[in-house]
Amino acid sequence: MTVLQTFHIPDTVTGTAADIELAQRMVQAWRRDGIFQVATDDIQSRKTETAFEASRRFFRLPMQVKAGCVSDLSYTGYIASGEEITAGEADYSEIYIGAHTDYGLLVIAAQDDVGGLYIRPPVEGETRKRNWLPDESSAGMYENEAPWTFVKPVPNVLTVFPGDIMQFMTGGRLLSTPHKVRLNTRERFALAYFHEPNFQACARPLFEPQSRDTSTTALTSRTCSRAAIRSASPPCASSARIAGRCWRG
Ligand SMILES: O=C(O)CCC(=O)C(=O)O
Ligand SMILES: [Fe+2]
Repeated sequence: MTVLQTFHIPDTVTGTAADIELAQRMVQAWRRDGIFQVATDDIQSRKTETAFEASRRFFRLPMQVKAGCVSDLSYTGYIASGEEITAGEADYSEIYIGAHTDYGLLVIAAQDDVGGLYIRPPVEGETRKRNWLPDESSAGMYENEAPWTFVKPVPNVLTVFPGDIMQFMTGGRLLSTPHKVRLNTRERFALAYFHEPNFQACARPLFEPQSRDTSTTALTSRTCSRAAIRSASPPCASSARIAGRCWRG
């Protein structure tokens, strides 16, 4: 079983040599494992537990109450089982979640002790879809082909992996991590924070597209127009959505 690397994040990051070295080790961990863990201190762990308790309380509410919890402004809110389209098909999030990548920059998540999350690490020579292109969906990608890493539930950590915007901006040097959730016999709760740029932000590749991903420059306008579609939302420092999920086995 893959033992994921765990990082301890300093209180402040100012670009010191130690900060840069930490960042390089994180990049290496993503390039090898597709995911890493960040240790949380006592206060942070208590906050995570409080969020899980709030999530459990929320999911126990009647369907009509939950259905009212949506925001037209941020495109966030409750999605009843079977209503969300993830990976090109209805996402029965209370049953299982098929292989997919997330479209933002970073995914920071916590899961309870039930487990069920699998991620696909980078595989030498393997072609990965660019999910932002209309004809390259990562839906169901390598769903039933090894390798998939079981993300063992570990107390007092958050898991972190790149999303599609990171793959786009790094020209594929950091891949958006495919992940899926398998059915379990117990109810499972997970909290996911999707860190995404401002809806008005225009994501551009960090590197010249000479070699690895020659289509990145051309994709910039596509990415911008996708952002423009959402420009009804007000500017904010960082748009983010938080999802709480559970399924009943
Ligand atoms: O339940 C999980 O751990 C992952 C959820 C997920 O992949 C998503 O909401 O996009
Ligand atoms: Fe996801």
